[in-house]
Amino acid sequence: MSKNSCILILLALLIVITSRLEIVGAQTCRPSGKIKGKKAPPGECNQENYSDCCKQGKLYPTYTCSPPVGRAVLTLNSFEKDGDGGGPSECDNNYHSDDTPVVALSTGWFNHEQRCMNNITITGNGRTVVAMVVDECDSTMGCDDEHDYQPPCPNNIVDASKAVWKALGVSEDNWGELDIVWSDA
Ligand SMILES: *[C@@H]1O[C@H](CO)[C@@H](O)[C@H](O)[C@H]1NC(C)=O
Ligand SMILES: CC(=O)N[C@H]1CO[C@H](CO)[C@@H](O)[C@@H]1O
Repeated sequence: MSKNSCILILLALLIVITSRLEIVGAQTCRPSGKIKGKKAPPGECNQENYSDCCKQGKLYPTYTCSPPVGRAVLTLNSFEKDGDGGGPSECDNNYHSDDTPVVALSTGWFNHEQRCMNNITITGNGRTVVAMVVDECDSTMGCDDEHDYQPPCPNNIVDASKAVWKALGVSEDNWGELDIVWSDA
């Protein structure tokens, strides 16, 4: 092989490798910043049903992106007035009964309200349920009054009403966190 064709082959290889790295890079969702935890004032931060409160001084990463749609962590949320979800749902400015299958999605998946009132299919615990997207699980902010002094949402969360947990057949003492797979319905 001539020296020139050797160099050409090496160059071609280099291009293939770097373009692959770019694809991997585009699919990786990195933090956009961090928030320093503030302690909730007395009476704030409803710790009902496994909700977390910000810890003073702890750094929480924030995200504007989410991983590709698919694998996620299911968490429990209340969408009722005075529940642990804070204010009314972002999509329709209403509260929702926790007996209806509704969810909030991490900011990247919520995608500027693009999925509002759309249904998604959630599979976990060997069962499948369809639920409606009504709210955002804010990955960009937290540890303030608006977010009930809870940390910013991780970027891979489907935050669901108890109706979703029931439909998946998860016994109540195992509610909290569950690995699931979801897709647009
Ligand atoms: C989502 O599902 C609900 C309940 O089955 C249904 O009433 C609603 O029309 C569906 N929404 C969309 C956008 O398909
Ligand atoms: C959303 C949700 O599941 N809320 C529950 C939290 O826990 C209390 C007490 O166990 C229940 O009454 C709520 O329904």
